[in-house]
Amino acid sequence: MPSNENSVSDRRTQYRTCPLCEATCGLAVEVEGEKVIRVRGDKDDPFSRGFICPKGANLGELHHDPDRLRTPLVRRDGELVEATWDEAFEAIAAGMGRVFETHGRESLGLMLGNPITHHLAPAFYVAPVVRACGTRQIYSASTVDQMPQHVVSGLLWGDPNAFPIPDIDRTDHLLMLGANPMASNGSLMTAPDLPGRIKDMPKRGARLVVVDPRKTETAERADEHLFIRPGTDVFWLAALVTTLFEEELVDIGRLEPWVEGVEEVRGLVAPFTAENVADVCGIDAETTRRQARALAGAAAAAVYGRIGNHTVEFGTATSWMAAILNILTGNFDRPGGVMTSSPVAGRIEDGEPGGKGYRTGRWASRVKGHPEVNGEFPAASLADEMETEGPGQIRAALTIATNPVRSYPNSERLDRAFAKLDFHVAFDIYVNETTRHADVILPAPSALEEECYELTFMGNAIRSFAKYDEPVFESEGPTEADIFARLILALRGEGGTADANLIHNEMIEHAVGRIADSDGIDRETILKAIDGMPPIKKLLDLKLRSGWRGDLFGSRPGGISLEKLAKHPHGVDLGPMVERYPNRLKTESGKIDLASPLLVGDWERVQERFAAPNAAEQLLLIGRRHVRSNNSWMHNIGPLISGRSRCTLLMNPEDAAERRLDDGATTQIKSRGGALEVEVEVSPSMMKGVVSLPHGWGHDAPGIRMGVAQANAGVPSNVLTDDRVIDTASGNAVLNGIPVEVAASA
Ligand SMILES: Nc1nc2c(c(=O)[nH]1)N[C@H]1C(S)=C(S)[C@@H](COP(=O)(O)OP(=O)(O)OC[C@H]3O[C@@H](n4cnc5c(=O)[nH]c(N)nc54)[C@H](O)[C@@H]3O)O[C@H]1N2
Ligand SMILES: Nc1nc2c(c(=O)[nH]1)N[C@H]1C(S)=C(S)[C@@H](COP(=O)(O)OP(=O)(O)OC[C@H]3O[C@@H](n4cnc5c(=O)[nH]c(N)nc54)[C@H](O)[C@@H]3O)O[C@H]1N2
Ligand code: SF4
Ligand SMILES: [Mo]
Repeated sequence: MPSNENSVSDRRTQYRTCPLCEATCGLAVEVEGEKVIRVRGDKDDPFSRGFICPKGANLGELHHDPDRLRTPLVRRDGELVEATWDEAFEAIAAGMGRVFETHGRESLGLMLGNPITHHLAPAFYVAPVVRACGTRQIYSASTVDQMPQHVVSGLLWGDPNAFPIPDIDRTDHLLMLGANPMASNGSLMTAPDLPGRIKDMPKRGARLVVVDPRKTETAERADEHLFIRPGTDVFWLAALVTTLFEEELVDIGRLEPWVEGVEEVRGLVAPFTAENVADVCGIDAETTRRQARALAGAAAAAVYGRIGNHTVEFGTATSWMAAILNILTGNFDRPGGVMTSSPVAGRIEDGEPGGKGYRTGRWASRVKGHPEVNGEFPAASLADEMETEGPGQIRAALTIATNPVRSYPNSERLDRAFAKLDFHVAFDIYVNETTRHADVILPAPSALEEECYELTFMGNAIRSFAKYDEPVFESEGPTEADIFARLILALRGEGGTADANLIHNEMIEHAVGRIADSDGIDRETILKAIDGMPPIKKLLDLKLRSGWRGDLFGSRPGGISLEKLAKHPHGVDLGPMVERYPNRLKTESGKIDLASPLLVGDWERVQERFAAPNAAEQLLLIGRRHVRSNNSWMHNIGPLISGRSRCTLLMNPEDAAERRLDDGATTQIKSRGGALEVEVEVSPSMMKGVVSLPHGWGHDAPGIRMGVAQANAGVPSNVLTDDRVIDTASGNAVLNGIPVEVAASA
């Protein structure tokens, strides 16, 4: 058993990265035998500096949760019962085989969830799962989350995965919209200890402005907080752009020769003046102009929008406006502005700007004709594809680490659709609202039984940081890589008992071949360098050693390898984000295309809504996060869930008084999609006319096996969200700014 610090007893401390959110905090896990005794922040981790939140501190509770699945479950006579791994994979091979034979592979829907981004094995094995499914019915958390940013990054600078990350440690001015890192610990900005980093801002004279319909925990710490009507950020950001033009504050700086479309943008946003948007957004013109000047005047400034900017009716247009602001103020790819990450396991281009460009809509969805985006269809269209009869109707599902019945809009409809499937395989850790419908559940190993390297989130990190952790415990069952490999074989029709090594070897061969081709290193040298490692370590080492800081299998002495990294259990910090543009541009033109036709076309929707906005009296629903909760699934951990219910409807005191609702009263909330009974929490933190309910609750459905969560069920907010409205350019769901009615007290 690997360990970093041993003592006389079998007590040991092992260093681990927390797999629960994007912050990637270093943890010190104290273990005695097979038991986690305590989890602390690792103060020697140079990136997270000892920071930990209550979720990370309860990783041991999660590991030891008796409801966490350890054995596969297979449905027999209507009941999910324990089975061996062989039986489970044979059931999958047979069940999927039957569906493919009768209805074709297009009748399989694949749904990928948030936790896969936090694990190492899926980073490698999800792509071959997708290929093995052979279906275009692919859905993921991206279209209930950040898809608008992929589209904007793809169209403007040619790489959908090059997110503009606010350089929070070096910025002089951060304009933050629709994000609450004091609760979420940051998103599309991997920066552990955001509370500490935010606290450090005033020490160097940096300002934080938060724009949010709720005075959040982050807004409390800001220099300035502006309430905004939900869903109207696009108008307000357009007004900031207009103000830059009107007051001659545009200064693109270094990248000016590579920026196209400025005049077209000027024309499009011209009607959105600070004065014209004031009533709709709820922000007066003078404040708006002052914010535009502050952005332009700061030595380095960043505009950063997240969930409250992405999961709205105009998510793409909103992200577009934020990108335009960063570019027009010279803050794109500038230290202290927004930059793109340079992960240690990635590459850095040294050629001329330009590439293949980015396209969406290479194919369209069956029922509503939605364009594919990043190879996916909108989560909000999943129920249509499951319920609408005809060739290509989804009749089987593979859900991997996802709970669509709680996470996707119009969740009651999805719940009914999942109940009617012919066959459903889930790869999960609980029997929950979604997996209770499954025919086979494969239990994922505990995170503490797996190797860890944050491949996904290092791609969004504010520093080039590398850290590898060995498993804390030996796995009780097969490794996650083996489970994926056997799943791939079963999906390909190679049966339930085929050897996982077939897939591992295929993947390693493929990776070795690519490196040999691109770097001119002979295959034998590469294979020898990784000899003797388990497959997952081979795949990771190949990435590390062929990355921009790698040792290139010996030809770049001093470079990184997995072996070297393993000697640094607290991780290795290789510095802040670096300038990557214009070389990193992958658009066809080799330029930043500010006025991409798709975005210009989508702007018509924005203009139409501006002409007919929601009435001021219309109550709008938004969501929120809490530091002790994690999307739809950490509610079975007793110490996290204790105390007053956090699944309450926050309401401004005036709105509550108008409805004669007292704090703690139960009321009915109703939308076009559905209705719920919910407890009111009167709070001056809410903007008038806006109510807030967290998502991911509602754990009292029959058949769930999560005792603690069932006793603290809460209500499922996605009963209220509407799958008929989407951000059309990205296919993203609309989860914020939902028109609702809240009943008055009887
Ligand atoms: N109304 C509203 N809805 C929202 C949001 C919102 O703000 N408001 N936020 C959206 C966002 S940003 C996201 S990312 C989605 C998330 O939605 P999902 O992708 O559904 O992710 P989670 O809700 O985190 O559910 C995770 C699932 O994975 C399982 N799981 C946990 N750990 C593991 C593991 O290690 N391995 C495996 N195989 N399974 C595991 C859990 O039991 C659970 O079933 O929700 C979205 N839905
Ligand atoms: N503790 C905890 N941490 C998490 C998660 C969790 O569930 N719990 N989930 C993780 C995931 S999957 C993600 S994607 C990230 C998300 O990370 P964040 O984006 O920081 O998510 P939230 O905390 O939901 O913050 C969204 C904010 O948007 C505001 N808002 C809503 N509508 C609007 C609007 O129209 N305009 C503006 N300006 N603001 C609006 C809300 O009031 C809320 O404060 O968090 C991650 N971290
Ligand atoms: S903030 Fe909390 S949940 Fe997120 S990585 Fe750090 S300890 Fe884990
Ligand atoms: Mo998310």
